[in-house]
Amino acid sequence: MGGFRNDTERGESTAKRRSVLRALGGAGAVAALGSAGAAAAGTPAAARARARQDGEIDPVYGYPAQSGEEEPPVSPNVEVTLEIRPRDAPIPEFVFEPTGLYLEPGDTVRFSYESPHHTVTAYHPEFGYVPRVPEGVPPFSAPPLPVGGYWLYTFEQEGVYELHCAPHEIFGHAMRIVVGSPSGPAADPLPDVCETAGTATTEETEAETATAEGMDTETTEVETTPDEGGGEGEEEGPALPRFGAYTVLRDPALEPDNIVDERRVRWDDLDPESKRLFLRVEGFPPC
Ligand SMILES: [Cu+2]
Repeated sequence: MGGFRNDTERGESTAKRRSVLRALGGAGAVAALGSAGAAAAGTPAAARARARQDGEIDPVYGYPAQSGEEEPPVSPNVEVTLEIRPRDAPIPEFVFEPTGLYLEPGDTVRFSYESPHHTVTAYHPEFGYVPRVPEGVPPFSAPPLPVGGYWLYTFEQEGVYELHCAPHEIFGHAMRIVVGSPSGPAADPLPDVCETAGTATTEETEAETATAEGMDTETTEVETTPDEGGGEGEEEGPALPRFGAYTVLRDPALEPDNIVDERRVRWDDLDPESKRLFLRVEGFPPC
């Protein structure tokens, strides 16, 4: 696509960025961090300023641009569009296009907001989810932006990333990115919640049987124990991707190895079953 930088340019810009970072070390870096004291830095405004000055895309805030007119501080390597597509249902389809994407480490993606109300948010424990990005990656997210705006993010670390749009997660607005070779927690498929539910029932039955056989009289308590990651409806504990996002990310077309082979997997390549709605609209309008 025109305007996207080539590998040589990228190498130069990365090298420049690294030397700037080294020069910034110590007191300079601390001053740039502001009061939050987080590993990565300050505020979205500070992140924007730094990107403008150094070509450094912030690992938490990325680079939000209110308008497509704004010149990017770093030329993106690839574009992902955030779209709304009508379908024969009261709720449209919410789409990252492509839905599966392969990147080289250090590639910068331009997420283009072609429709309103979206975010680009990592499935990260600090957002309350099971970890579905490589270890050590900060909890990053794009803000909602005006139609025509864009968000830049540089994927430095190798591994598998699962992302979603916070307002439309339950409607399936999710995608998977593989950077380099598939690794990290999201290299493994999401657990089969149906299977987990089945197992839980069996365990409960066994527990009840054991109690009935006179193990002791302390009854019930046992069956409320939440098991690792599988409890979708549990209030406490990290959540799995929800509803539509879960079925989209379980689609065979989005398996990490397939993304590596295909480089780009389109929304249309997914099974329609993965895009089904899990919503009943009731009580609206209230009249
Ligand atoms: Cu969305």
